[in-house]
Amino acid sequence: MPAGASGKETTPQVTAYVALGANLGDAEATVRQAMDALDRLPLSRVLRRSSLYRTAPVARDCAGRADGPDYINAVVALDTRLPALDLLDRLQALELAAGRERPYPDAPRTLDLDLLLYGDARIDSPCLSVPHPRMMQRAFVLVPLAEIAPGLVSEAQLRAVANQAITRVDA
Ligand code: PH2
Ligand code: MG
Ligand code: MG
Repeated sequence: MPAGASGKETTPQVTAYVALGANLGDAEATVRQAMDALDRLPLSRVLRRSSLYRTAPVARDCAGRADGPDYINAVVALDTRLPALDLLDRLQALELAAGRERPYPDAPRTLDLDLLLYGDARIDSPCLSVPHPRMMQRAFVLVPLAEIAPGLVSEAQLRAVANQAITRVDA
């Protein structure tokens, strides 16, 4: 039978990595609840959860403005059969449900869920870039990612962000 003829194709299972961040409201509780919500997504299961980390707000570039209280950040590994853009929709729906508003880039937020990696896919569409274009510049992504997937982050990459303040929140 030719490929695609059965009509029963499913998206293959991939391991995606999702970064969580929050710096408004009860950020710790929001991030923990978001991890549980990710585990409840259809066709998906959280495989590994990093510790929670407290981090100072970082601007995306020198013109940026990163304000507000410290963030709580974490990363999870998610086994999923959702196509990448469907997963992105689900992440945005969870952000909205947590009261997320977008008044300006890098504004303080109740919940931010960023798709860092989707298997080994490279995606460059108007609404989604994977791997996440700024992930390698951010200790608040690389430190929790290295905790749950040490093979994905090199010592040199960690050294490059070692000047950014990050502390593990005790469980
Ligand atoms: N997210 C941003 C901008 N700056 N800074 C920290 N520490 N943590 C974040 O999650 C974060 C940020 C935009 O998504
Ligand atoms: Mg973000
Ligand atoms: Mg985001």
